[in-house]
Amino acid sequence: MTEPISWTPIKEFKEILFTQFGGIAKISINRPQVHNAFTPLTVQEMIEAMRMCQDRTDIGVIILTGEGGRAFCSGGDQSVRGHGGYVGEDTLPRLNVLELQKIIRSIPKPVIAMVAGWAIGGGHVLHVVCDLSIAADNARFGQTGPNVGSFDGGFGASYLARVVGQKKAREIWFLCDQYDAQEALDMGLVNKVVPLDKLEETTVAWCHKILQKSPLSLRMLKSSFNAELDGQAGIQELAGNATLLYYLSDEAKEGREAFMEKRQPDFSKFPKFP
Ligand code: S0N
Repeated sequence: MTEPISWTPIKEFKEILFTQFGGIAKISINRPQVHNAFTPLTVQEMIEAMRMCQDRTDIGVIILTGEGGRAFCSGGDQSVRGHGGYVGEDTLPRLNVLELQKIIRSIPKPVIAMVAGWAIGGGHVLHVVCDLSIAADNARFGQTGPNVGSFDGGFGASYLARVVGQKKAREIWFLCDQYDAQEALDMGLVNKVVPLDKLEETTVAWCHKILQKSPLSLRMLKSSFNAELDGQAGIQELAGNATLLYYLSDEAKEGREAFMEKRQPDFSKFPKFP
């Protein structure tokens, strides 16, 4: 028998819900009245939650979603879009969602977009940058930038093109059409489509499968997938993981111990692999 899904709060925020069920963390935008459009504060809170997930050794996988069942996220909140970015309480215009995108890509744990309803504009880009996307049958996808005086030429364009191909990505941005869940599945934009009432159950089941896998193996795979696309930043991420693994070895420990003991290191006992 499977354990009933029960989410425990990790930390209270104003514009997101941040909860946990075993090794699964769920970050959910809680602004359903505007189809989960994000403000600078929403994004700041998501960044903080992601950072907490990164540091928590009991969390192995993260679900990104939106409350209400009618929208994953409708992008930047146009009512707080000012001159040069989205404006929060500090009155500074920001595009801090770009920082969130980078964290989703680089956090060394799988991030799954759980998409019900609209995934539009900057909200669409958020699901694109997640490692996996599971869609409810009511999900609708699209970009709106050229309609509303905006564009995302970063991951929103280049990574989207890697996911669905150049022609399709240009169609998505140039026409600003909306695509249903089956069309999204057909173009490789999402991994699976399920009935809305099975969305969370299916996503949690995928999370449980992932949690049974080797965390270091998943970490290396995620950074390997990124490295091919992300240039020097991608190589840095992959190489950082190689360093982490090397630090775990007796060979690396000999270097540190010799320094601390003020002696010459003896690396002769370590094999020179073919
Ligand atoms: C999602 C849509 C298609 C749903 O239509 P529907 O079902 O008819 O609902 P509505 O009645 O339109 O919406 C219900 C209520 O929600 C409000 N609302 C919806 N989306 C937003 C939003 N994004 N901002 C503010 N409010 C929103 C509606 O106004 C309505 O409120 P009430 O009930 O009071 O009338 C439809 O809602 C839609 O098309 N929404 C807008 C989608 C959109 O254009 N999003 C912004 C796109 N741009 C970005 O996201 C940019 C992100 C970004 O930060 C960025 C990143 C990188 C580089 C550049 C940028 C950049 O901004 O420039």
